[in-house]
Amino acid sequence: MDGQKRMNAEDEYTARLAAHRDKLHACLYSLYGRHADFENWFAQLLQQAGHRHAQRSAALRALDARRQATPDWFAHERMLGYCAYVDRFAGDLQGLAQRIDYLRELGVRHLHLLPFLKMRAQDNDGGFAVSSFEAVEPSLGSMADLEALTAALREADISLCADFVLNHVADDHPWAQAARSGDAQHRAFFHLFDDRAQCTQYERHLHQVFPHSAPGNFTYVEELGAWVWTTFYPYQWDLNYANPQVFAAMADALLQLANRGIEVFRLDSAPFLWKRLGSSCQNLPEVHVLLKALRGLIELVAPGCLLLAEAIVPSQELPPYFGAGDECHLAYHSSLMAAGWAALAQERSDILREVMASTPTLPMPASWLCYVRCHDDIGWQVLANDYRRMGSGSHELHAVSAFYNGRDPRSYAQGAAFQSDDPKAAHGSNGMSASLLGFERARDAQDTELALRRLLLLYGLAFSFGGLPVIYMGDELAQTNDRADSAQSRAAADGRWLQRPVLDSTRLAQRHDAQQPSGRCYQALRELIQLRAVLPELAANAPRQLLRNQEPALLAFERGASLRVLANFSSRPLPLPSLRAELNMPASDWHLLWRAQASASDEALLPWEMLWMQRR
Ligand code: OTU
Repeated sequence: MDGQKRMNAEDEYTARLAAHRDKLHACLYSLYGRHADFENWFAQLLQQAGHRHAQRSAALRALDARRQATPDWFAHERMLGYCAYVDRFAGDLQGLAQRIDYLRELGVRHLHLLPFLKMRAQDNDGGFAVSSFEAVEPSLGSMADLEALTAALREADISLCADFVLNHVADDHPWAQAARSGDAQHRAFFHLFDDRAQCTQYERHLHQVFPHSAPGNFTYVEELGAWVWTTFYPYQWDLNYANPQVFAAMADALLQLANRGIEVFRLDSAPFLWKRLGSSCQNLPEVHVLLKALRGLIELVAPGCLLLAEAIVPSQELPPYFGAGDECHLAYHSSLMAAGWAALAQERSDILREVMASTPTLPMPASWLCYVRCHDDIGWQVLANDYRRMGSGSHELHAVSAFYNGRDPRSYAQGAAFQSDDPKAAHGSNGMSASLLGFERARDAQDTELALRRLLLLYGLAFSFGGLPVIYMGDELAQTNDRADSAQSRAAADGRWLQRPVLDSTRLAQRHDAQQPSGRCYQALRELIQLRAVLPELAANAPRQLLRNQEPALLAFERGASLRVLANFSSRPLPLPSLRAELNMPASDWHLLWRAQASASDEALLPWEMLWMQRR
């Protein structure tokens, strides 16, 4: 029986190799073909992949087969994501297993756990400075805990998504340590420059991601006797993908994690993987060759897995990340996310209309990741082109940024400005959704009610746009900014810690209590999630069409042939009967499925209210 099984696995691999080998070869040849030993290197890469395939468990191979039989499994209307830090959500990986019931209750099918692999001691950018791809961060558990967790999640029909931080490693990763000790092979894993002048040449065209907390893109390291490329923090050393050994090592790290049961890989900072003098060193064509090669290896070894591009660029620039269906399966729609917040601040929907109208169509069954908040700041620059096309300037971005920075007493938003690269550019914004939406500044029950409507408006958009919507931990309970002392000091160094609180256990316990704001929020969101799950019109790939209308505050769009979303982004009530007349939606044809304020009258679309209507 075992022999039989092994035979089948081998046949399976041989068949996949026949299907994918040539393309993989072509991709990698285009990057590394000039190396004299390329063919040898490629043969070894395939051998390594074959080895990982042979190690893949029967359970995961069965999962691969199921996914391959339904390639659009992640694009249906029941798909819902949740994103959390392991420690802040559940203490550790074992604690996380205890939270599965909660995730099920909420309807979650995809769980993104922020970095949990062994991280740099001391500062580590929230785990984005990885010290080992082969070990779990000891304070969070062990590899055995991870495998137990992925098995339990699979059982519960939840896919685990993990960050694959492939642009850089921590300066205490074994590769970095070997490089420090003078090992030539490992020095070649990084971009090292003896001469500062070389860095200066690159710098002419580079941006800075953290200009205040981590200025510059290069760090001098005494033991290296050289400058090392560090796009992010000085302790995050960019990997040199021009070196085929780096690709092989990282690909193997990915496949090993896939064999632990991780199903979705969030490809962190994907745009930065390739460098070329005279360019911004972002989104270069070689990045896509690398990602296609990773996808090819996934198809060989773990075809049930998904790749998610973390490229915070305008949506029109994202199609290359999907390729012709041969690259990433998912990408963050950060333009949509930012436009939702911008429309709210401006009480106008034109920016959202612009972003929606210019959202590219994706190759099937690829899908957008739709979100409202995440662990990073909201970057407004992704909207710069959209505003330009609308004929307006950067003052719009500045106004939006100022609305959320917490300094304007007339704004309901309690956020904070984040560092920005260009002194003239609008700052990003930090803060939890609930704080940005007015829960924190609410003086009475009516204010809280309005904050809830705004939260349902933005989440309602993520749920209905067409994609995989992801809830950021705490948003479902209207949890506000982290005000703990420990957070204050962390946030002083890096403002993003404002939106990384520990899950509030009181709010969690009160989630079924409609008298509490957290309970109201939780119940309202859950109701919407449950409704969405039975509406095939809301599947990621069902058609989407903007509905023209004259009301500047209104966003109206149709999904499928029978569902319409109407949303008021302003603080004014809008006359519903005339809007319906303009959109040609008589009561005889369209009935109300859901509205944020269930008891409201038919006469008005209330301030910040969303409603979902269905054709009879
Ligand atoms: C990503 O970020 C992560 O989401 C951040 O948490 C990490 O700090 C960073 O990578 C380094 O690992 O590069 O392409 O506003 O949006 O740094 C997007 C800044 C990234 C983040 C940006 C982002």
